[in-house]
Amino acid sequence: MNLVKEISEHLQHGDDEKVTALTKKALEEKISPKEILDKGFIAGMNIIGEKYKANEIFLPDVLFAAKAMHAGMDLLKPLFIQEGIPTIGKVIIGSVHGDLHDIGKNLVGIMLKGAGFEVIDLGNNVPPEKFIETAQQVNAAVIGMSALLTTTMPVMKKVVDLLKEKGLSARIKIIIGGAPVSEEFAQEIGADAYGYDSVNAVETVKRLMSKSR
Ligand code: B1M
Repeated sequence: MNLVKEISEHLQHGDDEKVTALTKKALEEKISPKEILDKGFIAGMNIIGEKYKANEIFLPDVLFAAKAMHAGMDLLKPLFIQEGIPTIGKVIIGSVHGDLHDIGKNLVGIMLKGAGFEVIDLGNNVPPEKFIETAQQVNAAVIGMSALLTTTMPVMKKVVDLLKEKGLSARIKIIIGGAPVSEEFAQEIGADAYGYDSVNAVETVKRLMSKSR
C-alpha cells in the first residue's frame, strides 16, 4: 500500500504512534507535507466522518482519529510555518460558541502563520463578544470563524451583526469557514468572505486585509 494511504488507514484506526512513525518516514522519502496533509490526514478524517454518520463507528473512534491527526500535525506544523519572518497583519481565529471542533480551524491558523500573518487563536467555543473585543484590543483587521455544526452556524451571524452595531465593519473584515458553511451562507449573513479550505483561507484573508480601512 502507498505510504500516504497507509497513514490515512492508521489515522482512521486512531493509532497515533503509527501515524507519527509513518509521517516521519514519508517526510524522509520527500513526500510533500501538503500531500501528507490532504491525502493522508484530511482524507482519513473525511472517511471517519462518513462512517460516523452511517453509524458504522462511534464517538470514541472519532476522538481517537482526531488525536492521531493531531499527533501527525505536530510533525507537519513546523514545515508550514517559517519562524522569525515579519508579520503582514493580525488575524483573530476561533471556533464559534457551542462548537468544539477545532481541527480545521487549527489548520487554517497554521497556514495563515505560514503565510506571514500574526494569528491570535481564541480556541473553540468562543462567545461572539470575545471575537470583537480581542480584534479591537490587538487592532486586528480580520476575524476568522469556523463552525462544523449546523446548530452553531447562526452564531456567526451574531458576530457579523455585533460588528455592524459597533460600527466596526469597515475596519474589521470577517471570513467564515467549516464543512457546513458555504459562499451562499456567508452572503446571507453579511460576512465579507467564505474560505473553503485552509489554502483558500490564506488567499481570501490577504484580499480582505487590503479592503480593511
Ligand atoms: Co463531530 N460532527 N461532533 N466531532 N465531527 C461532524 C462535524 C459531523 C458532520 C459528523 C457526521 O455526523 N457526519 C456532525 C455534524 C452534523 C451537523 O451539524 N449537521 C458532528 C456531530 C453531530 C458532532 C457531535 C454533536 C456528536 C455528539 O456529541 N453526538 C459533537 C459536537 C461537539 C460540539 O462541537 N459541541 C461532535 C464531536 C466531535 C469530536 C469532539 C469527537 C471531534 C472533534 C475533535 C476536534 O475537532 N478536536 C469530531 C470530529 C473529528 C468530527 C468529524 C468526523 C471531522 C471534522 C474534522 O476535523 N474534519 C466531522 C465529520 C466531517 O466533517 N467529515 C464531524 C477535518 C478538518 C480538516 O476539516 O473542519 O471541515 P474541516 O476544515 C476544513 C474546511 O472546512 C476549512 O478548512 C479546513 C481544511 O481544509 N475550514 C475553514 C474550516 N474552518 C475554516 C475557517 C476558515 C476557512 C476555512 O476561515 C476562518
